[in-house]
Amino acid sequence: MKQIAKSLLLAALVAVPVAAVLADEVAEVKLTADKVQFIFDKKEFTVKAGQKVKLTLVNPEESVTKQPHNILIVKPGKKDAVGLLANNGLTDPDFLTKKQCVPESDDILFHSKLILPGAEETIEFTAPSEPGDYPYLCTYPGHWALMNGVMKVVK
Ligand SMILES: [Cu+2]
Repeated sequence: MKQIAKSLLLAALVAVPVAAVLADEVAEVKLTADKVQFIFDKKEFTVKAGQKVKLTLVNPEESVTKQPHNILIVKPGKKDAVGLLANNGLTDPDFLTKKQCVPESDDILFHSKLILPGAEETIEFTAPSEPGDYPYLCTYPGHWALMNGVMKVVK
């Protein structure tokens, strides 16, 4: 009897169309900050428009630079504008602490907090409905010029 139930369950699982499963799938993406240079380990990743995304940023314990990092996803074409705001943040006493190096800008769609070496943070969001190239960057002042990449949103 148990064997029959198991067979039926397996048959039901196999019968679910693969495409339907993929469309509802959560995109789990992990980026790791380099231990030596101010770069992420990936220059790009791809998600579907409107897809739920779980994005984890890992700052390795063995970091040589011992720098905090964060990650911001911004509107297409806005990497430099947000990066420059981050550099200007040094004049703001709250920027490295209360603001977690996140500038005030409508161009920022999603962001993490600052992540210290040995820590990680996962942010969850829904990918934009508009396909395009959405830059991501670390806005600890001075990092963004190299520490960036592109979230490709496709149909
Ligand atoms: Cu950084």
